[in-house]
Amino acid sequence: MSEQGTINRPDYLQRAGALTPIALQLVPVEVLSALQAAKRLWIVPHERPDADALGAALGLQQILERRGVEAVVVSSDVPPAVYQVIPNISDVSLAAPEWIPDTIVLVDCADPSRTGRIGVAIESLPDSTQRILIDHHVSNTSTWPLAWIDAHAAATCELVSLIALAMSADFTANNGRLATTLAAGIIMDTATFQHGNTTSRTLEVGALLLAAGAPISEISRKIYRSKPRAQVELHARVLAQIKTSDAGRTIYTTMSLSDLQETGATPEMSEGIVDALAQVTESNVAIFLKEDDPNTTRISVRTKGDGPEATAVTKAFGGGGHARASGATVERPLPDALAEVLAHVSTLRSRAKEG
Ligand SMILES: [Mn+2]
Repeated sequence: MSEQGTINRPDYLQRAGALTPIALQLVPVEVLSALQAAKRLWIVPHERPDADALGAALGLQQILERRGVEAVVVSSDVPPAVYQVIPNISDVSLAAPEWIPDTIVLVDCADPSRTGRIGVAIESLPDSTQRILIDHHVSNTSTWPLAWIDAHAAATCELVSLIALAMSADFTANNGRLATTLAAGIIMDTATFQHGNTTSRTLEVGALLLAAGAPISEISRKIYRSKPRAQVELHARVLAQIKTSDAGRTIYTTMSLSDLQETGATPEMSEGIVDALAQVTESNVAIFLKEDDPNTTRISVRTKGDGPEATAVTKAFGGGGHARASGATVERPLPDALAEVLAHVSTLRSRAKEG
């Protein structure tokens, strides 16, 4: 990174001292014991990982490796270039190792089906492999017994920060590498402490990470306020096509594969379009539909005010997420998916009126 944060050691030590007893109370003892007993681990984020999934996985890897444990982060998809702000992102492996882990940890997701092609290797692990989940998604319905699912956490990185405290990790080592790794996920999932998921605990963890050397402003600028020109051109093109339904209460737009081709943008450059739609004051449901291939459409939903819950919109299509931000993959061509999603939102609205 071109810039680095400043470590304020007295401030860090004081904050770590205050938060550690809270962390020891919050981290489930069986999850903590299993992590402490692990010797060879796979740590797996969800497919198409974002900064929270990557930060949580790489942060956990750092905590464990400093204990002399072998831990590898395995991702089904290449981390997007925008997340280069995470210090050790090149440590992510794109293939499952040859060796069998004694412990596998899924971060920021509910079950192996959300991990992409690595899921096959996970499903074929022996029963003797300990299975641990760390997640903050309200829609998490996992049956894995060793799970820490806290839907009040703004980010999985908030939970991994508490695990790090409970395991007495040094957040300041290597110029605050662990602090920077974990801060990336919290900044990602809170849009830099702006979303309603930001709690006083999120800010306390954020203050600890800042004191430990995480360059909060720099990370935020790289994730949220830096774009290649092709991305700005893609956003301009897609946002020029916004439409509304339900008398303006639902706002939506679509992105076809040709929009990508004609702007030279990559699929992950559509990040942020749904948030731009969600800014429109006259609407309480924002929907962004992306053509993945001619028969597959991805939908991203944001809701606010008296609009329906985002998970209520996506659940009908097999998706999940958070109350106000959710997504799904619909195995339908884009025009069909659009018609079905809009009809479903209208139905939810009329049901809410009747109820
Ligand atoms: Mn997350």
